[in-house]
Parts: sequence; structure tokens; C-alpha cells
Amino acid sequence: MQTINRSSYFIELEEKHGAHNYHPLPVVLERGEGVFVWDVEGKKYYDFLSAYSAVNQGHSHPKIVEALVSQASKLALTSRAFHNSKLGEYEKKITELFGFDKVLPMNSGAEAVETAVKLARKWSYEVKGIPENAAKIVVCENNFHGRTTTIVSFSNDPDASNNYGPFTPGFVKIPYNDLEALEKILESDAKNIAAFLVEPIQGEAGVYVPDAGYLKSASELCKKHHVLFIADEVQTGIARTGKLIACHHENIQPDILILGKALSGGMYPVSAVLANNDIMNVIHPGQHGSTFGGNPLACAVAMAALDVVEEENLSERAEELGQLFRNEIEKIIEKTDLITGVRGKGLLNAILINDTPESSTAWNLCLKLKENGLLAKPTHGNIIRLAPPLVITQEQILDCARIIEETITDFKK
Ligand code: IF1
Repeated sequence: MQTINRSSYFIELEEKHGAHNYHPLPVVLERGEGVFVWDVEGKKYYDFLSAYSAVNQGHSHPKIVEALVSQASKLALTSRAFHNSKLGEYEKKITELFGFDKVLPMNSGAEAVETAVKLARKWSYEVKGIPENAAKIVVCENNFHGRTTTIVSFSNDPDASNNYGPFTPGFVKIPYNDLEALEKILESDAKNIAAFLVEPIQGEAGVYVPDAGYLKSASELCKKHHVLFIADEVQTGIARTGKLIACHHENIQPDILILGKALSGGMYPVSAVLANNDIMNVIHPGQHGSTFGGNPLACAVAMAALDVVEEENLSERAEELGQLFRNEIEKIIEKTDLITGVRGKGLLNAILINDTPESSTAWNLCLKLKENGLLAKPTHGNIIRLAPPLVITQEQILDCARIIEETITDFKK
């Protein structure tokens, strides 16, 4: 292996031996610290993806690493056939922090969404009284909730769902950010509707922020019709948007809250479904579970990751630095016609590139950003998501705005 070609060596290995289910930027990372990552040639970058908002606490946060290492050397996995000395403490911490009676621990985000779907259905039959197998769950167009067969059953992204059928029935799609559509379906069919499942900001759709008041009114409509309001905060939760969860921007508490990604600071797959007793108590022993869910290693890591969010005021940082970042981008927009807008909340933002979704302009711009020391990834062709770890400083945000401005100024389509 020649040192000058280390990146291409690793890329070729993946190309040859790995399934081609991703199209990564051509950079091979081997180390991370805080907001920075380094590639195998030793080049340093700002990470403006944060593993899709999983690394809110920054790469290899010492407190989370310490929790991981010390717990791993003590006890990693017991299964839920036995109790373990971390699970109860973790459950107490997470339920108190988010204000729910109970938590059901899982691993990936998709598993937590599946858990919420099962929980809502079971509640709807056993508590609400929907006739057997008639329960519907209302979802939004352009949603992204994960990759399982059931979840892709209600995706309208053809890449996510094509040729993965037959699909799970029982889902009804309405447009996002459309209260009238929600009201209409609830007015006409609430007796068969178990839940409304929604992302407070649609990430995959290109950081699409709904109108102020949408989530609050949607949650009130659900309450009125005895329908559960389920917030998928896998991406928006854990301080990313400037509050502990994005629902807090509208002072609402979902009936079911789904968390993942940064719940572990990206150190380990940890997801969770939170609900009160009237909902969670419909699940009895043997009716749902996971070998890894709630394992002591996951619990230790998640407790440390949540401590970091509080100790380092990550919500407040995300709120303040997000405003600053969008202001800086607005200034760049005035000077260029390559980007037409910036949108987002806290440090979950996206810039809109002035070209068609089919064009490779956003991709090429990301390649240039990479050359200039900043890693970001396009979504939906002409949108670039910008979401650094929340431990970023004001000085670093300004430095990144400078990199983005210089890259755009020099960019030739
Ligand atoms: C991929 C996007 C982000 C999520 C919400 C559940 C899950 C996700 C709201 C599932 C996962 C990911 C997964 C990643 C791409 C990505 C993504 F671009 F698709 F939209 F983050 F922005 N709910 N989001 O965003 O969680 O099972 O992956 O742990 O490549 O699929 P998971």
C-alpha cells in the first residue's frame, strides 16, 4: 500500500467488497475530535454533516469515550433475560429529562420508529377500541423514518421503496405542513386512526421547516380526535435545532417521542421510544424487544451523552450559533447567484443551490468544499445540508462561513 494512494486503496476495497448502497464523497476518514475529522492522508476537515446529526456532542467526546471504555471493560451485554445495573438508572434519567413515565430502549432509529408504530397500533386496539386490523397511521409526504420494510412502505421516495414490496398496509399519506389535510382526514376517519407520525423538521426532504404553529395545531387536532401524536426526533432531537427536542419550540409534548442518533453522541447505536403509562403499558413481557436494546454499554454511553448536552449547554449553543450561521450565509447570498436561500433551525440548516435537482452542481460544490477543508453532503440534488457538531465555537462558525464564501466565489459550474 503506497502512502500517496491510501485513500484510493480504501475506496477500492469498499467498491469491490461492499454492497453499493451508498455513494459517499471520496474522502476516507480515520480520526475525529470535536468538530474536526482527519482523512488517511492526514488532511483536517470541519465535519458539517455530524453523521447525519448523530455526533452533536462532537467526535470522540472524552466523557462519552470514558463511559464507553469503562463500561465495555466491565459488562457490555446481558440481554433482557436478566436485569443489569445500568438500565434502571438510564431509564430514570431519560424519562425525567424528557418528561415521560416510561422508555422502551432500542438500537437504531428505524427500530425505534417500528416500535412506535407497533405501540400505537396496539394502543389503538386495546385502549381506543379500533376494530381488529383496521388501524391506520397518518404520515406525511416526503417523510424519512428509516429503511425497514414497513417504514419504506410509506415512503414516497422511489429509491427507498422500489421493488421492496409487498408493502405493509395501514398508512395514509397527507402533505406535510398542511393542517387542513390533517383536519380533513381526522374529521372523516378518526375512529380508525391510531396515530399521526411526523418529523418536526423534514431532514431528508432538504431541511424543510414547517410553518410556525403547525406542530402545535397538529398536536391539538390529534388530541381532539383521540389520535396519538408521534414525533420522530431521531434527527431533530438532542439539542440539534436549538431545543432539547424540536417539539419544545412550540411547547408541545408528543404522546410518543422517538429518539436515536445523538442520544449516544454517535458513539454506539442507541434509540428510544418514550410514552406515558396509559400508552406504554399495553406492551407486556414477550410482546416486543431486542437482544441489544437497553444493554449496559448503551445505557452508560447514553447517560454520558445526555450529560454532555446539559453540561455544555448544547441547546443554547445550537440556537445562538445557528442564528449567526444563517446570518453569515445570508450575507453570502447577497453576493452570489449560486445559492438562493438558507433555511433551518438551530444548527440543522441547508443551503439551496441555484440549479436543477438533476444537476451535479451541489455535488461538485461539496467536492470543492472538501478541498477547502469542510465536509458536507448534498441531498435531493440541489440542496446541501450543513449541520456541524454543536460543540462548534463562534470563531469556528465564522471560519466555516469564510470557507463557504471563498469556495462559492471561486466556483465555476
Ligand atoms: C441513511 C436522511 C438524515 C431519520 C429520521 C429515523 C431514521 C432517520 C427522522 C432512521 C435516519 C438517516 C439515515 C441515513 C440518512 C439519514 C438522513 F438523509 F435520510 F434524511 F439523517 F438526514 N427517523 N436518517 O432521519 O434512523 O435507522 O438510520 O438509525 O443513509 O439511511 P437509523
